[in-house]
Parts: sequence; structure tokens; C-alpha cells
Amino acid sequence: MDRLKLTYFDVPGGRAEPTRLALHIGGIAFEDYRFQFNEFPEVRKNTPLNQVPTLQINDLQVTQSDAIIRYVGKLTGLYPADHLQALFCDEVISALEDVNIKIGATFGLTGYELKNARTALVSGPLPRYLQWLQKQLESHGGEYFADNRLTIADLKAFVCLRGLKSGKLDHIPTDLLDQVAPKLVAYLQRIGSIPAIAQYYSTPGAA
Ligand SMILES: N[C@@H](CCC(=O)N[C@@H](CS)C(=O)NCC(=O)O)C(=O)O
Repeated sequence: MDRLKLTYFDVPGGRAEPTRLALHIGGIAFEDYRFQFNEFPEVRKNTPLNQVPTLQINDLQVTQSDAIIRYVGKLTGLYPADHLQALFCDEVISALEDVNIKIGATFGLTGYELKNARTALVSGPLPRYLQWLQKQLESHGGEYFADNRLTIADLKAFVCLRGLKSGKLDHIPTDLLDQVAPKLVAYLQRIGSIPAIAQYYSTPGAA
């Protein structure tokens, strides 16, 4: 069995969280190396692109959260074997990464700059992505984004939507989903109540 080490901030969200969930659900042992924000300058020195997350597989270190979650999805059976279902899964993953990038661009801003940037997202791009996600969910059976079962697309969607609804992102109203894509609210609750996921967030340090 390969030794896996996932390196990321000690937060219950972001770009490594879907991989943490997938490994947990799949029962694959890994080192969940979490560090504090003030440690990032040191940690990034040891990463290929000065970014996190990274996954170490024995002595090999790889980057890129979507490549990592796809790899782990294959290890855990959470990635579709069917090519078209894999396309639906990847499509959602890439759209969610667009959202991550848009929100990520506002980190580090403060005051009016932060307010203006986040308000601009709420008044255009975020509703567009959320409505599209709702449409994808409905057109793929209403329960999951691909393959009529839990896949890594659902894990990435769960983490992203949970973050948007958390109230931790200033100027992003916690009822944004309810207003523009209410079916995603029910979806979020349903995915969050899957026993392995609910159990994961009930463990100290994970939530
Ligand atoms: N495309 C990369 C983006 C990674 C990324 O931007 N990570 C952030 C933290 S969530 C980071 O390390 N930012 C520092 C930087 O890019 O300089 C991925 O998906 O892994």
C-alpha cells in the first residue's frame, strides 16, 4: 500500500477538503498534514509550485487539487468508469474550480475593496454558476451530479456550497443559495447527512 500524505491548511474547507472526504469515505489511510496560515511561507518552500494542496505518494509529491481528487476518486471508487458520466463529473469539478478561483481572488482584500469584489460576485457570477449547478443536478437525476451515485463531483460541490453558506465569507449572504438555487440547499443537507460524511464532521478537529 502506498503511503499518502496530504498537505493543506488546517481548515474544514478549501481545495484539499474533497480529497480528505474521499479518502475518509474510501477508508484509505493517509497522513492529513494540516498547518496554520502563519506557517504557509515555510510550507510552500517545499512544494513544486509554491502552492497547496500537495499529495505525497511515497516519495513522489504531486500538485493540483483536481488531479489529486480525481486520482483519489479512482482509488476509492468515487469516480465514474463510464466515459460520459466521467465527463459530467469533470464538468462540475471544473465549474466549481472556477468558483474557487473567483472567490480566491477576493482573499487578501479588505474594507470597501473586499465588499465591492464580493458584492460583484453575488450580483452576477455566483448566481450564474449556482443556477447552472442546480440545472446539472436536476438533469442528472436530481440526487447526484453524475453516475446516479456519490462521486468526487458531489464531494467538491458539498465543500464549495457549504463554504458559501457558512457565513464565514463576508458579504456573501448565507441565503444566497436559497434565493438563487434552492434545490442546492436540500442537496447540501442530503450530502452532509450521508453517514460517512456526518461522522467525519463529528470528529474533533475536522469541523
Ligand atoms: N490550481 C491549483 C491552485 C492551488 C492554489 O491556488 N492554492 C492556494 C491555496 S488554496 C495557494 O497555495 N495559493 C498560493 C499561491 O498560489 O501563491 C490547485 O488546484 O491545486
